[in-house]
Amino acid sequence: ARIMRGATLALSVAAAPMVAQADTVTLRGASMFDESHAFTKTLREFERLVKENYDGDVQFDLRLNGELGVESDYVTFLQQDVAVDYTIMAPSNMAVFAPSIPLMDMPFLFRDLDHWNAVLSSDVLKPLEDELLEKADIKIIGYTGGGVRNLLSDHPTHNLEELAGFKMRVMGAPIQARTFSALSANPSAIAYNEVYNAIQTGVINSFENEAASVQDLKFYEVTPYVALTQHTITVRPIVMSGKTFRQLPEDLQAVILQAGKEAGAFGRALESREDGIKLKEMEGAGLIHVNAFEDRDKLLELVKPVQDAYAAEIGATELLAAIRAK
Ligand code: MAV
Repeated sequence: ARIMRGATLALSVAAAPMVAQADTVTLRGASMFDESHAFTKTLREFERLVKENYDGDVQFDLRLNGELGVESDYVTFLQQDVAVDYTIMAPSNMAVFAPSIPLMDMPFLFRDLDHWNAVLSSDVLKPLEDELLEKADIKIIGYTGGGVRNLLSDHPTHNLEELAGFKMRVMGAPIQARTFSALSANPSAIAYNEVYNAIQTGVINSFENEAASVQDLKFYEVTPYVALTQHTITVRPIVMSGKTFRQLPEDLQAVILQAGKEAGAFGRALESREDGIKLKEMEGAGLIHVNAFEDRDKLLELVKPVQDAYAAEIGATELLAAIRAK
C-alpha cells in the first residue's frame, strides 16, 4: 500500500512545462501506481508513441507511486499548470472545476463493454471535453479505463438490505455520493490516499474500486470481501494541462493528440482484458473472497432517476440520452 501511508506531495518540484533553448521539451507526468498498473503502462505507451513520431527532442519525466500525490491533487496541479503536465484521471476527480464532467463516469452509465466501447470511440462526449477545457484548462487527449468497479468491504455484503447504512467511501463528485445514497448506503467523499487507513481504523467499512488498482495498492489487505455490483465500467481520460499544450510546437501538438488517442485504445484493451484475470488471480491467491450481488437489476432502477436529475441540473439531458442511445 505504497501511496496509502505517508504519501507526501513533492511541492518543491519546479513548475512545468519546460521548453528549453535547445528545443528540448520536457513533460512531467504523474501516476499513483507502479510500472505494472494499466495506467502507467498506458502513459508509457503514450510516451513511446510521441517519441517515435516526433522529429524534435521530447523528454518525459513520469513520477510514479503517488510521488506527486493522488488524482485530486493532480487536477489542481494541471489546472494551475504546476508540477504535472500529463496524467490519467477519473472524471469524478475534476468535479470542482467542471461539474458536468463526472457524467462520463457515473455508476450504471454503461450497459456493458460494447456500449462503453461504442461511446468512447465516438465523439458523443465532446461537449464535456469542451467544457473541461474552457472551465479548467485541462485538455483530454485520449480515453483509457475499462476496469469494472465493485464494492469492497471488511465484511461480506450480498444484497440491498445489507447495503443499507453501509459506511463507504466514494470519489469527490457529488453524483457519486448521490448514487450510493439512492442505494441507501451511507457514502462519504474521502481522498484516495486516506481510504486504506480509514478502513483500517473503522471510520468506513467499504469503498468501490476496480481490480487493477486493488491489486496494485494492496487494498485487499483491509477489504478482502468483493461483492460483484459491477456498477461502473471506468472511463479514464488521458489529460494534459491546456497551458502546457498551447506552449508546444504545432507539430508536437499534432503528434501528442494522435498518441493520446492510440495510447487510450491500447490502455482500454489492456485494462478491460486484465480486469477479470486480476480478480481471479487475487481470488486464487486467497487475497479476496468474491460473491454475487443479488439485487443488481434493482440497483439500476433506483439509480436511473438520480442520473436523470443530475443530467437535468447540468443541462445535459440530451447528452445523457445520446450516450444511452449509443
Ligand atoms: C482507481 O484507482 C482509479 O479508477 C482512479 O482513477 C480513481 O481515482 C481511484 O480509483 C479512486 O477511486 O479515487
